[in-house]
Amino acid sequence: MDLKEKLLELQEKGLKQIRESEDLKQINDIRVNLLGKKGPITEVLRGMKDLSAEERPKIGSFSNAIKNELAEAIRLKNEELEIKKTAKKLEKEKIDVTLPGAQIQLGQPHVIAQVIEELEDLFLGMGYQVVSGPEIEEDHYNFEMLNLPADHPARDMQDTFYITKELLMRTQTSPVQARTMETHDFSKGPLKMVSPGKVYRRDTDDATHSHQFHQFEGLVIDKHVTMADLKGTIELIAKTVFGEEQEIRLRPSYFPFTEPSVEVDVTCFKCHGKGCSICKYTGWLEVLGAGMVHPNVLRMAGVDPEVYGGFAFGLGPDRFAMLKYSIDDIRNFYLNDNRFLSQFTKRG
Ligand code: FA5
Repeated sequence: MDLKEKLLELQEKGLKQIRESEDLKQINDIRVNLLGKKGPITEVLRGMKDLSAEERPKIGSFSNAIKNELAEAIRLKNEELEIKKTAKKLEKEKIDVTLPGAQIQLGQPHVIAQVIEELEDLFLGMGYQVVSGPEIEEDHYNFEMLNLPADHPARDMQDTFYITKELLMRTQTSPVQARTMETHDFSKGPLKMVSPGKVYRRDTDDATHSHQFHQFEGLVIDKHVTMADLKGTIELIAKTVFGEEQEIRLRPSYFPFTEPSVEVDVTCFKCHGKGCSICKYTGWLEVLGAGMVHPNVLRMAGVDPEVYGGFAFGLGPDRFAMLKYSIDDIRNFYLNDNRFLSQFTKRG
């Protein structure tokens, strides 16, 4: 067999192999075997030295043409296999755009935060400022400045988590009153503030008590503030949050920082006033404490009680939320059970 025949045979075999190759690895191996330096074509060309000077260039260009033909066939096959591979991959990753998408769970403010926001909106609309105070509070502001000196028996009304002798977890939001009064510039106008936040007490947890709960403090100091202003404000709060039908009652009470003092009850959501275990068979639920700011409190904050006076209140947003949504156990707010919390979706 002469060189030309050998080359033709290699061409035929090579093209067959290329045609029959099924994946990219196989075609690459063929390329290396056929066209590489140690491949059969190079091997055949070694015999060129025995050819005549006339024949040598003919066989040389013939072999080049075959090499080029094989290289081109490999290139085309490679391209074809690449396309097939991509098509296969796309087939696997096919997306059905008509399928419903995965549901994304949207977050929302906690139900207590919603009640607080509603109250903030009400008071911002009446020109109050919203202020906040520290949850780790000084005894000085939590008690002393509120007319509760050391050893005052009324300190027992709020069982306290002490951190040191001077530092405690605030038991109420009333210390924010004292802090704000101290710094307010009365020459610029009256003081009207509200302050929401967390408070802590060594209360035993039950259906209506939590050791950590929320309060929403309010304070107005001006020259001619009366008890009627306080009552009107409380009625407005109750109507805004609970609606016109809800009844409220003011009961005389005692707080060291207000005189006179009242406690405000609303009709029990569970029994509607008949008496049940939630309201301890009174028909009423206590939701806030309030009163006219005690002259001692004004004096300690540097405000002249002969000129200025005012009212203050501290309400429990947890109790408000219980009443508003008929929830019979305060502990639900703190268990972080999403089945419970997701019911209170804020709309609009
Ligand atoms: C006070 O804390 C006073 N600082 C309120 C006040 C402010 C009076 C300004 C006068 C002037 P009292 O301890 O009653 O008051 O608490 C106020 C409200 O917090 C209660 O009416 C109730 O709604 C809520 N509250 C009290 N203890 C708890 C508790 N353990 N769990 C949930 N809510 C509570």
